[in-house]
Amino acid sequence: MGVVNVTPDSFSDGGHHASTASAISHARQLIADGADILDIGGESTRPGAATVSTQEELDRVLPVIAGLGDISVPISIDTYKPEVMRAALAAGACMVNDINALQEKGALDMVALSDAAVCLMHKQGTPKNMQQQPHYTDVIAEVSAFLRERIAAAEVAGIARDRIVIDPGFGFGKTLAHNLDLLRELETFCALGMPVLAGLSRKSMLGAITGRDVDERVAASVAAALLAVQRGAAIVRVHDVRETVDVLKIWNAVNGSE
Ligand code: 7PM
Repeated sequence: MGVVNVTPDSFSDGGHHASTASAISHARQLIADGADILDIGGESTRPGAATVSTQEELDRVLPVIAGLGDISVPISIDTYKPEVMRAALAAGACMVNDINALQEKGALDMVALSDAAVCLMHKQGTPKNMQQQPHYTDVIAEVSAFLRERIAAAEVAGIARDRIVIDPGFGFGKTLAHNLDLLRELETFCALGMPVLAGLSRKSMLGAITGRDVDERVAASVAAALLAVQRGAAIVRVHDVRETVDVLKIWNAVNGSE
């Protein structure tokens, strides 16, 4: 899964022509690089980031989805807002990536009414405060219990199990030690019976280990993606698609698959 962020530069006139065009060309590059899914998002979920209005998020992502009408890889919409889900699915997205695990009012029903796939992610706290003091007695058990509860809620709302992907939410209210525990024990989440998505790409946990800034974490990101796939991840959400695909091709070759 390749990440496509649609965030206007600060010099824009309020229109979105430049950011739309650059997101579309970035998306096309990720497909050429070997992405199997594109994750398109219009609101940064970075720790401490400001939220954007529903209208602004729609204005950012809809033209990008529309501009990718000719592609054959599935589009995931990265949002927690039901209205953005509805509009993005109507425009051609077929998956919802929700860092809020459909806890927003109306989100469960919105996905249930569609035939979209959904990624349910765990986080502790909100993007604004989540890295202040992450605390768990048993991070694996607690993340796992949360995901089981959200799977059950999704099923009650009418979302079949085969539409659900789960994600422990690396970096979302977790210390480095929590993140490492989650990666080490990723198979516990696979045992819940759904495909597991892992998002480790360029995250600060990799910076904490390597001492490198965010634009210098490609090797660390690719290593982390490989470790996640070795532990059963079905989807890795990455910025550096080309490098990740190369590494996974080697892993697949050694494993005797295609
Ligand atoms: C700063 C920190 C900027 C973190 C951006 C991020 C995930 C996700 C994100 C994830 C799923 C990023 C993250 N991370 N969705 N969205 N899983 N499902 O690296 O781990 O883009 S935001």
